Amino acid sequence: MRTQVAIVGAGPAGLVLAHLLARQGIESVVLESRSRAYVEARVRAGVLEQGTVDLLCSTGVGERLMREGLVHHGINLLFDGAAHRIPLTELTGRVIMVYGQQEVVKDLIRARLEAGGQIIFEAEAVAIEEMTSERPRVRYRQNGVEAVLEADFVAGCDGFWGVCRPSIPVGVLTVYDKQYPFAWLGILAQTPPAGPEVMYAHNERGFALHSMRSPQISRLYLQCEPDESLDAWPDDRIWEELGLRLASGGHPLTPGPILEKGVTAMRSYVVEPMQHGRLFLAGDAAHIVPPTGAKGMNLAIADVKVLAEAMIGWYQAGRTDLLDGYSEACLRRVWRAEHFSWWMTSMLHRFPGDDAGFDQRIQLSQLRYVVSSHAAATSLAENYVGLESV
Ligand code: RFL
Ligand code: PHB
Repeated sequence: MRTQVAIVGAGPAGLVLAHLLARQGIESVVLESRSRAYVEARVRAGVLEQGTVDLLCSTGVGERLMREGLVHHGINLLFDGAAHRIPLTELTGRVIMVYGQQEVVKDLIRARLEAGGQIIFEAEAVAIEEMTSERPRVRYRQNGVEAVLEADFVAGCDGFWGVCRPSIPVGVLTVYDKQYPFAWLGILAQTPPAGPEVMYAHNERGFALHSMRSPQISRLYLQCEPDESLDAWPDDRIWEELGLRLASGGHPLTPGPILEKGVTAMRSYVVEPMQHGRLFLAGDAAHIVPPTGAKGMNLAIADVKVLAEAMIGWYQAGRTDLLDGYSEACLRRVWRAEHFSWWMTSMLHRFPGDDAGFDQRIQLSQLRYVVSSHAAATSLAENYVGLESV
């Protein structure tokens, strides 16, 4: 089989790339190891920057997002026994939208399939070959049978655990990796959100976050051990702990049925460059941020916007400069998001070993400064809603 662009992975990065290319008449095939039902049900991110919303809307996949997404104008930082609001819109003129990643994925899959696009589910890429030639190809397995997809370019949009990044020969990539000594236990619950906006809580017992998906569905997280077992967390214990850590929000939680539970490791990770020959990495395949800054999905979509423009330049005008500059163009935004996510993580979590409370005092000083200085609040806000240029 042959196509113009072989895309590995039907997450936000792969699907948005296929969509943007198709709008310019460039053909692609998306290979996805999981089933359609699985990727459409995978609960993950929920905060979309305005730039992400604008891109989806201006390319015709924002209709349900506009109808069902929740527009937010602020976030709240909980510490010193009270909620402190960061008025994002007042400070930046921009908004964020709360809309589940799996809803973005559903909208994109439907749009691609309705337009006659090809997404092959349950097709696992096993190797990327000849990436430095003009005929790179993806070897994949479907129903136990191996097949080959040949293309002009391969887009590695297969997430952190995918096959594209490890296919690049040793020595080409420089890896920057930082792991944190804690994880997040996340739940999706059938209960109305306790407050109208996202709440980030700094607490002696550990960090907690209250978000939402709809007026009936809440999304909550609490800091836990990196190797935490879900068996240690029956529903009652989760609600009790969330209640204690989020108490200063002033909105008591109403426990409801827990629809989904999971533990997420916390990591900062970047590879440079994000390309080798005709293989281009995008999204989590190239970089990971801890979720405290709500940046991962937005960054994945920002990458493929740059990549789509570079490929369009090549197909329509024979340009190679945009492709050559892909990695550099993306990495400026990537490192800004890396810093912001690391900073939010460092300011809000309880670090093991901080028995004397030095780290906590440093964090509280930073939090008080952020909510009392217009300049500091604006800095947080402009990073949170997403910088237009970096
Ligand atoms: P994805 O979404 O992981 O998609 C990769 C796809 O590739 C498939 N795949 C393969 N397919 C074929 N062959 C192979 N060999 C393959 N190997 C893998 C996978 O099945 C999958 O479908 O990567 P992508 O597109 O780069 O998107 C990245 C985002 O998913 C990720 O950054 C965000 O979810 C991160 N994130 C958040 N981002 C935000 O912008 N805002 C948030 O509020 C936010 N909150 C979060 C988050 C991530 C979280 N977790 C679970 C890590 C909250 C959490 C808890
Ligand atoms: C979410 O709604 O899932 C969410 C919100 C904010 C974050 C991370 C995740 O920082």
